[in-house]
Amino acid sequence: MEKLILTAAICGAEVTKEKNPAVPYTIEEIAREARAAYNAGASIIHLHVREDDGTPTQSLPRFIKAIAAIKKECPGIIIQPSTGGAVGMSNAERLTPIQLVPEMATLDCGTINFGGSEIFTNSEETVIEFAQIMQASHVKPEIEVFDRGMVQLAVRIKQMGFIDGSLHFNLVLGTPFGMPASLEDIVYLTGCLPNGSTFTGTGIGRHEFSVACASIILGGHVRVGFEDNVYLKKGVLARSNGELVEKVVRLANELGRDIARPDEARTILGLKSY
Ligand code: KMH
Ligand code: ZN
Repeated sequence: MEKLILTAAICGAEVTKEKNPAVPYTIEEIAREARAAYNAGASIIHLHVREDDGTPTQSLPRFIKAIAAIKKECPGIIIQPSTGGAVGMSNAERLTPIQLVPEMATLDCGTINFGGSEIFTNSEETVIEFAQIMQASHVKPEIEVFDRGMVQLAVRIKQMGFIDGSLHFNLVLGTPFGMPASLEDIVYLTGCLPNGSTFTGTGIGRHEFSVACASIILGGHVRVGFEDNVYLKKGVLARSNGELVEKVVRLANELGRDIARPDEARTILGLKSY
């Protein structure tokens, strides 16, 4: 089987130090967490940035500083900024990091309820606009899927000609009102992906490691990190993103998947020619 690409979503936009004191806000903390994840085996950092007090931001200077700090600590790593940002941000804010022409960025392919009054809004028009802007800059989209219908929108945008190359999905499973994270759901959803696609599995909260195992077995890739889960196991907070990545490396070893380093990840994802 293909080598396993590990993505670390080290920071997120919404998770706070009250949930886990190791959640990074400052540039130094972000660099520290990226290094821990990289040393443990992560090839991709999925990046949100925060103000020093934890407020989510899509500020260009903040991304510039965070990316420079991560590159210094993690030679060769792939940095994948978020264009999801935080709930309620404008499209213009969310798109800021594309100005830096990263190798990859997220492309959220639909609207989802996050609970209470929180709605993460991505109309068809918005997704098309984001895809076109990424295409113009040769930024490979990682297609974020929170539910089955979002695969359909990605396929439609590909058919419209706004995504180049093969599709790479991140299947985010176990959000309160999105696709559940049962094995049946994972198998069903991966079966819905177009031939030739690659995928990463992300399990939210207590689903992080069961989704990781399923992705490893199904030939997919894995994302872990504080954005999605702050626990190493039930009742035990992870001391760093590195501990979460290390756990997936142990599972992958047991299940017979070797870990991809960044250049191997670039080849698997077709980033070199993108
Ligand atoms: N923070 C969420 C509203 C992404 O990074 O593209 C969106 C999110 C997805 O995290
Ligand atoms: Zn994110």
